[in-house]
Amino acid sequence: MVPTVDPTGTRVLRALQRAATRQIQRREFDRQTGPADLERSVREYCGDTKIVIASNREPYQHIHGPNGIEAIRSPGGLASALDSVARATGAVWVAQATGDADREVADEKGRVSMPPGLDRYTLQRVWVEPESHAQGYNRFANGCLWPLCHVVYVRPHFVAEEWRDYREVNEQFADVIAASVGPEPALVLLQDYHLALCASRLRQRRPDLSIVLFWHIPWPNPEVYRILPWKLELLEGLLACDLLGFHIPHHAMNFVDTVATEMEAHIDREKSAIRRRGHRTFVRAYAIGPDVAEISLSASDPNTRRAADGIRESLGLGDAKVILGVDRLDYTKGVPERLDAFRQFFELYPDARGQVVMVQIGVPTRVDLPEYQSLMQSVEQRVDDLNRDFGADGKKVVHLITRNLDFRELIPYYVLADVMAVTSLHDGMNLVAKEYVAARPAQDGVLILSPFTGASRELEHAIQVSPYDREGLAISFHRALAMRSEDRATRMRALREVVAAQNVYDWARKLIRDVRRLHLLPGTRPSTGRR
Ligand code: ADQ
Repeated sequence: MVPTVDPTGTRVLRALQRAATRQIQRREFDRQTGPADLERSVREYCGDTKIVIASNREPYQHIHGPNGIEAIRSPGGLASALDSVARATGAVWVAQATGDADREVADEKGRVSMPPGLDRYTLQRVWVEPESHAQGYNRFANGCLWPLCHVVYVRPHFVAEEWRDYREVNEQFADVIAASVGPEPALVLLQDYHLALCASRLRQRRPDLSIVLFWHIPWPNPEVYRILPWKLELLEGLLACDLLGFHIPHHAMNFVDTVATEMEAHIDREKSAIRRRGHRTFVRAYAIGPDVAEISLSASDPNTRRAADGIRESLGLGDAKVILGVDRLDYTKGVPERLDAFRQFFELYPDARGQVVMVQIGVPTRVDLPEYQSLMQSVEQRVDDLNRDFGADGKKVVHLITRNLDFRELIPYYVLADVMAVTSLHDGMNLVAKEYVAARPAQDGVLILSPFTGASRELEHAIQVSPYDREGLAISFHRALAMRSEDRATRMRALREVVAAQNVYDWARKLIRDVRRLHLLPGTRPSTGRR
């Protein structure tokens, strides 16, 4: 007898599954630090000390869209992570204005309330002037410091004029930060390699400030760093901070070794501190993560499931298994390497044709730099070649999506993916890997992860494979797709435990807790004296 479909039974089964997922989530989230915990901690650690965050990229841009002025959330790990922190702390966030409608929505001082409609913190926009300085500054950061620190065999550009622009723009940032701080004591949280000279410039104006800088990308070993023509000034800039943060201890150790190699300084390895010219800088590791609870809840929302089904239908994926890539199109992310391995996968496992597709979300980025233009072309070429060679009946084997997605739009893709491929050649942390894990509350799905990401130190239960090993990566696609469901669940459970234990609020809380514990808050640190 042919079994009949029992709609009531199916509904009950689905409801039971959803209830089980919610229960798992509740257990996971019992241990989670949330925005309210962070707010409490910040109040406890800092009292009413003013907090200023500064980063190159603004969390939201305002642009002229078809329906008037729109607020667009910036892609990129830094923006995603710090937006949550700024909300939790009601901070002032200083950042470079880049949207064509940014001026229209800001007040006469360049301030605007954020996030749009919620008014939880203040964005203080910086208009870098003249425009040529902004270009040189960006090129120095992205064309020199980025490849230098990532060590991915892309030669950094050393252009003296760009270095001068970088210095000048760091001065401008320091001016705006100092103005935002006003006469009060304050804790300044600088973000990333765009602002490496800011602390020393700020210190000249306000020796009493507490200054922390978090370096979101790797720090190279001393042998690599020493080729930078302005290596000493950059180090001096960073050593004006009270606390320097990196994602993993390895990068922090590289920094300490670099200082030891390049200059006279007293290194206290036990305390992980560097004293130079009477000023002490602590160097510590703080692993960042996404807002796991938010992603996990959104992933189990029936609307997200429906959106994932909609994507499957609109791309014409049928029953095919999906391997997903989500990256800014950056040469450090290993996208060509991933596509080449996908080609080899079809060569090794020809039966997979028609059964497996890759969805690659790749937002173009830094398109003014030649390396990024040629990367875009080479990715498009590879995708076309794969579709020509392995697609059938007008069906693609790789879907390349280059439009910028809102973070909420991204989650259905995580839900859709049977396998997530993170193949960075080098990465400070890599939030995408952790977001995928967060978006799998049903404890299914397999993460393939490059061992050259900071995340790989924590996510030991991912399938770890070098992106330089094309065949190894091709085989790992097969292994991930063929993995038994119990093994998938065991691994995903273990991954979720790790990811749930260290979210963005923990990251910020630990950083600020150390500011307090190490006596770095304004008023508790002597302005110029030896410590
Ligand atoms: P990124 O190099 O930008 O960050 P990553 O950590 O993976 O790399 O963060 C990317 C973020 O952008 C994720 O939150 C992801 O969801 C989002 N994103 C990526 N592609 C997107 C798309 N097409 N549409 C919308 N959103 C997209 C840098 C360092 C990392 C470090 C972070 C945080 O290079 O190593 O983990 O900062 O410190």
